[in-house]
Formats: sequence, C-alpha cells, structure tokens
Amino acid sequence: TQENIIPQPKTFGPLGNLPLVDTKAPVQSLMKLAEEQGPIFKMDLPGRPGNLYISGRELVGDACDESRFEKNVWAPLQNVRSFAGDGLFTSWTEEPNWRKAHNILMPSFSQRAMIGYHDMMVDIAMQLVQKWARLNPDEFVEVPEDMTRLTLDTIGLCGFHYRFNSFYRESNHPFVEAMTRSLDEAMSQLQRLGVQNKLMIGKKAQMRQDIDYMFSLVDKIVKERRERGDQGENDLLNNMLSGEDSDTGDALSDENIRYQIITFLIAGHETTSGLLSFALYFLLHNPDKLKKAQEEVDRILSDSAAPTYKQVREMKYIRMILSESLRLWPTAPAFSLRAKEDTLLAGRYPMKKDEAVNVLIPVLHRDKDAWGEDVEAFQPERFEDPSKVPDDAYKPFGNGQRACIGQQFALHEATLVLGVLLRHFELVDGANYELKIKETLTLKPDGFTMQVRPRANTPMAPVGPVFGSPGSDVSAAA
Ligand code: HEM
Ligand code: LEH
Repeated sequence: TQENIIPQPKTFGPLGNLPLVDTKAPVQSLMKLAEEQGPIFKMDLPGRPGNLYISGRELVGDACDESRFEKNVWAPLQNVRSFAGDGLFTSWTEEPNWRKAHNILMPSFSQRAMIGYHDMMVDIAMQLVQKWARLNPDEFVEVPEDMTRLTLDTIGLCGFHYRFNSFYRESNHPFVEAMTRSLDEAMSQLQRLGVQNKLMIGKKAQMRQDIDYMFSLVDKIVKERRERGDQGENDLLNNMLSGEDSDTGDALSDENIRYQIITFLIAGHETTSGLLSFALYFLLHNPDKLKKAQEEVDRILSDSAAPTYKQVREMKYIRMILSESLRLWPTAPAFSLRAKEDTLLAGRYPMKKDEAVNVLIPVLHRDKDAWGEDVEAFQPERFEDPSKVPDDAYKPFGNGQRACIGQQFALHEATLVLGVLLRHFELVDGANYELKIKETLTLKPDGFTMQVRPRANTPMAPVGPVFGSPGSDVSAAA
C-alpha cells in the first residue's frame, strides 16, 4: 500500500544524500529534512545506506518498546568508542561491562546520592556567582564558556575530587581542548567517504595525541587515589574502585574504569552546560517567565546566599524552565534504536532484525499532535502537571534502561545554578543576541553573550568579603 512507502529526499550519485547535510550543522539539516519529508524518512550516507530517521510521537513511541527494540550504538557513538570504549554510554547492552557498570553505578546517581554532591555543586556555583559579581557594568559574560567551566568543574569535583579550576583560567582546560577536538573529529568522520578518512593523516595523529592526553590525565587521577587510599570521599571514583556488581560480585577492570571516567567527564558537562545556556537564552527572551522565576527564587532563597539541598528541590518553576528548555533544544539531540527481531514499526513499516531507526528529538518535541499548535513558544507551564506531559513525545534523556544515568545529577546541578544566578543577577541582552546553534555531538547557543547586573537585596554583598565567611551575610545584619 501507499502507507508503508518511506520517503527519501533527492540523491547525488555516489554521495547519496550527503550533500543535503550541512557539515557544521547535521542535526539542524536533519530537522529541516524532517519538516519536508515527514515523521519517517530515509537517507543514504557514506558507508551507511538506508538510514531511517523518525520523529513523530507514534513512531517514536513504538520504537521505544523495549521488548522489540534496544539501544543501537550507531555511527556517531561508534566513532566515540575510540576514547569512551565500552563505557556506559557507548557500550552495547549485551557487552558484559554495560550491566556490570550499570549495577555498580546506579546508586551513585540516585536522587538520594545528590545529597552527598550538593555542597560540592554549591562550591562551584558560588565561584561563578563571584566571577559575575565582580564584572564591570559594561563587560559581557560569555555564557556557554562560563557554563562549560561550571559543569566541568562540578563533575570533576563530585566525580573525582579533582579540581579543574576552570574559573582561574582564561582559556579552556587542556582536557576540554582535547575532548572537544576529539568529539569534533568523531563527528566529521561521519561525513567523509571511507577513502577520505584514510587520507586524513594529520587529523588522525591529532586525535591519537588527544586521546593519549585524556588517558594520561585520567590514569593520573586514578593512580593518586589508589596511592592515597579511600579517605571517605563520597564520589564516583570511590564507588568505581570499590564497587561490586550485585549480580556477579565482579569489580570493574582498570581499563573500564578509565573509559567510565572519560565518559562521565564528557557526558557530565557538555550537555548540562548547553542546557543552562539555552535556559538563560530563553529567559532573556521571555520577560514574563523570567519574572515568575525571580519571584520563585526570591521566595525560596530569601535569606540564603547558597541554596540547601531541600531548597533546590523546592524550586519547581526553575525545574519547569529547564524541562521546557530541553523540549525546544534537547542538548543530546538524537539516539538510535534497533530491532531485536523482524517486526513491523507502528504496525506498518517492516523492519528486519538489526535494522535501526534514529530518533530526532528536537522534531519529536515539536510534534503538534502531541504538544498543540504553539510548539515554538517557550511555555514552562506545560510541565506544571507531570500527568499532562504527552506520552512518548518527550525524550530528552533517552529511553528505558539505557536512558541517561546522569539525569538527576544534571537537573540538580542546573536547578541549583539557575536558581542562584537569578537570585543574584538581572539579565541584560546587551548584545542583542540572535540564536545560532553550534553542534559538536551536542547543541549549544553559539557566541551567546549577555550582561548581568547585581540585584538589590540579595543575601550577600555583591562585591565584598569572601563568600560564606562570617559577617559576609549583610541581610542577616540588616
Ligand atoms: C545517556 C542525555 C547529562 C551520563 C544519555 C542519553 C541521553 C542523555 C539522551 C541516551 C543516549 C542513547 O540512547 O544513546 C543527557 C542530557 C543531559 C545529560 C540531555 C543534561 C542535560 C548527563 C550527565 C551524566 C550523563 C550529567 C553523568 C554525570 C550518561 C551516561 C549515559 C547517558 C553514562 C549512558 C547510560 C547507559 O546507557 O547506561 N544521556 N545526559 N549524562 N548519560 Fe546523559
Ligand atoms: O545527526 C548526527 N549525525 C548524523 C550525521 C549524518 C547526517 C551525516 C548521523 O546520522 O550520523 C549527529 C547526531 C549525534 C547525536 C548524538 C547525541 C549524543 C550526545 C550526547 C553526549 C553527552 N552525553 C552522553 C550522555 N549524556 C550526555
């Protein structure tokens, strides 16, 4: 029947559909193609004929049935395996190290575990507040750059008691440089023909050097901890070094611990910094929502310079702002699922065992049947009542047992930081910033700058004594 014919945009001989993809912005190209082609379409890419992309609620809902589909380690993730190996994010569910690490690490990412990370998150958040409080009125904040400093330092401290001290550096930490270049190269490889990739000798050597650097930094962190011994640090590293799989009693191997640490350093900061940057962008452009958010933080953080764990949990509207930011710009924009056996997708598209569909999350999040006509509007109120969030139409953290293990971590950190920033600063669109999205594997607002002004009546002197020192709380004195 007409029903199960899958559309494909025009092809260009041996290049297939590749010329339709903007090298620098593949996800945004795919979003445009989805608009033209509909909720399922086919793409021929170098070495990967017949790629399927889906984005409608019905199709995604069906592909998220874990009895028939499972996570596919697709080309973008396979390229990342050269440095993330069989870490949690890039392993197949069948690889023994996936379940082993999943069992060992789940407790470290539970909502309860956030209580243990909270003070470390506050430490880094306050470094950002201090930096912004000391700017002159005409100076601009480079938003994604500062958010990257913040999220990298947070995962470094909470995960490994390692301080990247990014706020004391003008340029990126060398680990970030090596990681960004490697992610960039992993993505570029997708758009080169096999022969082209073989010819890129310089790029290959650079990647080897970057990977060696990342391995050496990680090995140093592990070695120091092993030599020093467990001093009661409540962090991911201790859990990885001492944890045992509840099923088998096995511990993680040294090689796998290295891959997990690299995974957490990448996963733990790229996406969360993008989320915070988009949230600030949306607030700058939606003054009524910003006002509502300020009312919430002024009420909940009325007399505290730094939020408690409980106060973070109370900032419901801030949390809704983050959910809505992730709806419009899910910073990990795609994942892939493959059929476990021959099956019919949504009852009408035949799929062979191992055939895959790639989910375009930003398009799913704009499905008008699910979300209504105003999909482009920034409307945090959509998340007021969790039971009203449309089923199968919201997947910023992926699906099922392979969904993001770091979700609570990311949301606790982002809520804390956004809350503190709004409590202390007025946001000013001094640069008239127009949204442009930069793609690495994740999405971020490119070149986003703004100005900030200390707000009156905040519980600290904006520029004054060091945070947290006795006597610095001016509101208590007043
Ligand atoms: C998996 C998104 C933050 C660690 C995933 C997946 C998505 C995602 C969509 C599924 C990928 C797939 O199916 O291929 C996000 C977003 C984040 C975020 C949007 C922030 C806003 C974090 C953080 C960490 C983390 C902070 C760690 C500290 C992981 C890991 C996996 C994963 C280890 C693989 C889990 C598994 O398969 O067992 N994430 N993530 N993520 N994420 Fe995140
Ligand atoms: O669309 C992408 N690639 C296309 C390229 C093609 C059109 C030439 C394709 O089909 O291969 C790139 C999309 C990559 C999305 C991967 C997103 C995952 C990134 C998440 C990393 C951080 N993280 C990990 C876990 N939690 C957070």
